[in-house]
Amino acid sequence: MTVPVRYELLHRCKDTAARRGRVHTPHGVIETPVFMPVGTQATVKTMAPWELSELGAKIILSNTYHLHLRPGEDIVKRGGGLHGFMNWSGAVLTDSGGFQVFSLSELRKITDEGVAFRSHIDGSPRFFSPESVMGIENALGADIIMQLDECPPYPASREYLRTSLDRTLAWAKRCKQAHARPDEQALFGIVQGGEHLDLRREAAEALVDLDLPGYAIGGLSVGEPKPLMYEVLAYTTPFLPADKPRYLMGVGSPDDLFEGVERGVDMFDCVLPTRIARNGTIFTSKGKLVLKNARYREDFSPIDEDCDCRVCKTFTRAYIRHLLKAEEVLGIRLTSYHNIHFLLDLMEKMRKSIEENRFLAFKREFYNSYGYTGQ
Ligand code: PRF
Ligand code: ZN
Repeated sequence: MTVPVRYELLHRCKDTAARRGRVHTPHGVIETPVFMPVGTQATVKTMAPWELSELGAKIILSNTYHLHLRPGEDIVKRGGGLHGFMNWSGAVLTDSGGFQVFSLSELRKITDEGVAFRSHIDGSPRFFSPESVMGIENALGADIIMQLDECPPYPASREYLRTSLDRTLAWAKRCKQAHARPDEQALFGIVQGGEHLDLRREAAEALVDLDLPGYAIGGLSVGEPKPLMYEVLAYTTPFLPADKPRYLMGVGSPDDLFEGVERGVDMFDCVLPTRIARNGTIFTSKGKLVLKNARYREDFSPIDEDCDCRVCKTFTRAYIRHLLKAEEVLGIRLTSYHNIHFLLDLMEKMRKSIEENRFLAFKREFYNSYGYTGQ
């Protein structure tokens, strides 16, 4: 059997668990560590695919839950799968929908069989099982597909986390069995277990036994204190195989990207850059900036002096502030473009710093400039 996704390790950081590598996929090579912009509904909000390419994005994320409800996986499949339907030639990863069921839908009920819920769009009753989710993800056609899992809330009792983990591990097995296109799409397992290190270890070991092409760490950044997330991460990654990619789900603030990379994570995704862009907040080398603030009304400098993206080379803070205040759609397009550029560029700099054995020095320098007091 051919393996659709393969991890190539290029260089290890000498001071930390950070690693520089490559993920080979049927739709191109991804240099890691990587940030994946989120395109929940087969679009990275406000961004045309050629703009993502221009920014150097090689992989984006999409979502089983949303695309199943609308337009439906059959439509996407007939449109050429996600790649053809949205005309994106890079790689795609689909999340399995379990997480979104819990954050968006009402009246959900989880059993060993799967999760019953109501659509957040029309209230219609639905059911996701590991088998049905694999059917949907096979039809959507992403390069990397995620198992159905349960992401428990924080805090949750140990008893609940125990039961939930057993279910997530059983679902991983069922997903592997039901996966109809293992030569074309790589199924990733998801390590859960909350803050309990013994559960995390057990989860990692059980998933590694399934010999999947990659592993994600889920159930973090769900409201727990950051030091706890970093502790769980540092503990968990050593139980994952060095020759497979590791993906930390739903994490993407600049500090979490550094701390994740430092603990051996290769892939990240987060709605943060595009979400804050739509309320006018941008990342800059000196920290976040809220463009609607009155102080920028007559500020004719670029939004980030240290940024070389097209937006920063072309427009002023005062102009973009005006667009945002007037609710002109160009405003949120420009802030989204810049924020995605900021994180993609940050990851490129991190990759270079790992190669050049100066990852920690680069982290310190970034934290000082950005205003993180950091560890
Ligand atoms: N599971 C899945 N998707 C996710 C998460 C998870 O635990 C998270 C948690 N940060 C974000 N997205 N399937
Ligand atoms: Zn910029």
